[in-house]
Amino acid sequence: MVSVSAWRLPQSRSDAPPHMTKTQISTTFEQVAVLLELDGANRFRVIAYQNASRALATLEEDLLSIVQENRITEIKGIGKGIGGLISEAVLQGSWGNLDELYAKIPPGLIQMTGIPSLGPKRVRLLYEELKIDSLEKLKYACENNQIASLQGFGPKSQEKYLEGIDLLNRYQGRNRLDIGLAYGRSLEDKISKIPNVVKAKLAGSARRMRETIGDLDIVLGAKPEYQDGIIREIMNFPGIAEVKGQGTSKISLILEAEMLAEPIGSSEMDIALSESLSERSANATIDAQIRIVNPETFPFTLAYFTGSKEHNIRMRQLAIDKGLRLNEFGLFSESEAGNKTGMEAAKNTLICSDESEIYKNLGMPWIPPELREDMGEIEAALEGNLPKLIEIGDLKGAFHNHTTSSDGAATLEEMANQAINLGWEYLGIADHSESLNIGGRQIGIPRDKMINQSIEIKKLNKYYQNENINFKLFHGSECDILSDGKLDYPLEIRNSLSHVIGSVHALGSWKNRDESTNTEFLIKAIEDPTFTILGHPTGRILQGREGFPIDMHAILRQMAEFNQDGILKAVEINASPYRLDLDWRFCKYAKELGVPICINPDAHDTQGLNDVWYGTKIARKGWLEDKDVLNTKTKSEIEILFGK
Ligand code: DGT
Ligand code: CA
Ligand code: ZN
Repeated sequence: MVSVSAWRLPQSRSDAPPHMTKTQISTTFEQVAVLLELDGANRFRVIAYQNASRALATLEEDLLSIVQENRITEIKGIGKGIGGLISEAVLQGSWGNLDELYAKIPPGLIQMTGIPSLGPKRVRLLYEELKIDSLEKLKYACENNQIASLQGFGPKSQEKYLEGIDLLNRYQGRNRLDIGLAYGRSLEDKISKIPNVVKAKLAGSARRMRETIGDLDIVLGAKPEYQDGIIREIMNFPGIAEVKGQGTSKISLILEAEMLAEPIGSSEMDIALSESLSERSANATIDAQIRIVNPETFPFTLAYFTGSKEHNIRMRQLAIDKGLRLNEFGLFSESEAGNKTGMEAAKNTLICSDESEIYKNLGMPWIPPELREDMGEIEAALEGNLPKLIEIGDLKGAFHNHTTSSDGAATLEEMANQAINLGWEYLGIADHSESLNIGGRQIGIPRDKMINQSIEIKKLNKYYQNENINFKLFHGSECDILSDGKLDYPLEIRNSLSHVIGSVHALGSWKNRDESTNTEFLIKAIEDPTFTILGHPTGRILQGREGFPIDMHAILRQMAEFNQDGILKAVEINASPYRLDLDWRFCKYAKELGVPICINPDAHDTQGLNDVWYGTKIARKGWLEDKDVLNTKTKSEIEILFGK
């Protein structure tokens, strides 16, 4: 998704070539393509910049050497004109006359391209026909039915644009968790490696694992005499697009993709996550605030900037009740501090060597950051009832995964092998069911082809048995819940499966209905005897589209009744960072009702299985323990539950 702030050409921050990096030039060309389209330029020019952007993004060789050796036009997709621009950017840090193009296009038009389903061509049309050059004007035009009559637009477009504007306003300047964490962990890692940094830690919403991240907060502890030098080192990091502010105790930066060049950590999971991320975050930038404090102050500053604000307010109140003052500088006697403020007031703070000692001083054990939302965690901690949160290593498999038989990119065997590599005992296959069409193309497996997948799975399972490999494939389906609440496929097929994940995909009719009708139809689907797991319960795409209206509490209560009668009805946390649906805010309720939760990667290739990492973080945020999650059970326990 295109960033919503106005675009600027990158400025060089070094005094010798290379002045610009591959990523900077690639991102710039992607923007140029959009700007040219908004300007109504020749289609071939647009395509030329798109191609050059892609060529640079996948270029492995060092760009400076290529430019210096005059080989730039030898790269496929880069012609003479654009090649000259690249050389200029690398060697001189300037951009030809691209600045004219950047200045010419109204920023409002760029913002409008951030609306899903509204590309640059259509934005240009709206500008030419109706003089719409801002989100506000677009909103007005949609609400007053001015767009429906334009050639190629209709009432549907107006609805979609209104929804898009709403989303843009709400997510303005935010990033998905996976992107925020990648930047945050990378910056944390780089800062930690600077000599004389005692500690550096990511705080804020990223440490609390919120599903979207506004800005990054990093707390850095170092002795005063080293602080200036450390700040200078940070300023020289690659991947800083802009310095927004620089003081003695705080730096504000904008980070760009170059920051993510190397994977963090050496575990297989770290490397896999960083690989899938480079595709997802190529375009994103994120703001970061770094706060520099003395090592003794570090735990207090870390706790404060981890938040949430609501959690902090409760903590501060607990301190007040004990005659203490708690803030980012320390925990100290109110009467002693009196009118003093800041570090001056905190001079005689209680010494806390880490966060857990702050909590201990207020009468409770350390609270994991994911829980710090003032949603009962303080009460639970005071009573000694904090949950023992689930860990990624507790998972023994996952049930919602696709193969090449529907829209996956990996074969059944490739998916199974990857699951075995992860140390799992089982993998549930759940390809799409036959009704699923996208753009008129059938995506799902036709009913008469299901038998082939069944035979293949049985064959592989036989092989694992013969070879004494503790692994099993479960044959399920991601079965469409049709608009009337019926499940796709004839009953015999569903009956033959080990598990049926019921998912809504035809969102149109669900989005146009009210909450109670939707809830009624979804309950009808859940009541079907073959239904086992509710897939991505609201259909939301974070920063892309709203889910359909549904009474999730009522759905969970209905599922609870079945479980009380010994009939398994589980709900998934779709672990794809694009979805994270079931929302974490409902997890605790599901757990209290005894509805099992399934952390499902919804993997469409082998790497996709790693998304359970995000799902597990969200499960932790929702208070879930090992025992609340279906896919922590062993293979034999699952065989009994599924009856297959
Ligand atoms: P974000 O950046 O919107 O995703 O969310 P956060 O939680 O990272 O919020 P941010 O960046 O505004 O501030 C970081 C933390 O600093 C926040 O979680 C709690 C703390 N904080 C900020 N403002 C206040 C405040 O006015 N009162 C208190 N008690 N804490 C605050
Ligand atoms: Ca923040
Ligand atoms: Zn699905």
